[in-house]
Amino acid sequence: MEFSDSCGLGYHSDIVAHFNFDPQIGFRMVISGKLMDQFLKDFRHTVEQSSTRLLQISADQAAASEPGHWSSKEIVGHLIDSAANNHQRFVRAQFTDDLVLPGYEQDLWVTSQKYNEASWPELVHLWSAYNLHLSHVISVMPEEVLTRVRTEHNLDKIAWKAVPTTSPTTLEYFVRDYAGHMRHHLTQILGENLE
Ligand code: NI
Repeated sequence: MEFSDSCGLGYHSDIVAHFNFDPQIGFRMVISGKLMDQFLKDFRHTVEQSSTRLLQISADQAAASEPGHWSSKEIVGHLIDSAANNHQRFVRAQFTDDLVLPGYEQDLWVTSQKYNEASWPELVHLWSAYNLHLSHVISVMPEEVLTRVRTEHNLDKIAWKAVPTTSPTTLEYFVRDYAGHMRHHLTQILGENLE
């Protein structure tokens, strides 16, 4: 089964063709602490506001899906998998000079965990708590680690908005890409008026 909205290893070759790689962030790698503070504030706000709105959706509604598409439970499950995998990546990337990080078979992760049979409020709480922890993890990353130039990386394969292997990148780009992916999937459930 194909999910056009899933993202990551092997599923998004279309994005490589028209990625919107931001040279200000991804290539020049210039940031200020203030910009990162605003990013984290917005990130936490999105998680907290979305969590409240997700909990207003009934369990039955959250389990419903169109053929070939994930249900809301499966989308939140996919976002839990994304948080868990990126937690590992964000920590490990601090001890290396490259940004070559493990992928994961995201469709298999969703189907094997049978997210539709899990408790909807528990999924939302886990997703929310995990992301609030990630905001902490990101907030204590040294600026040198966030902005370190990574010439060797596999963000052509594991990033939501792919970076060609010929372009250097940073952990900051990858962190922002993670947040962009999360917002992308939240809008599938909550619509475009995401906070
Ligand atoms: Ni995805």
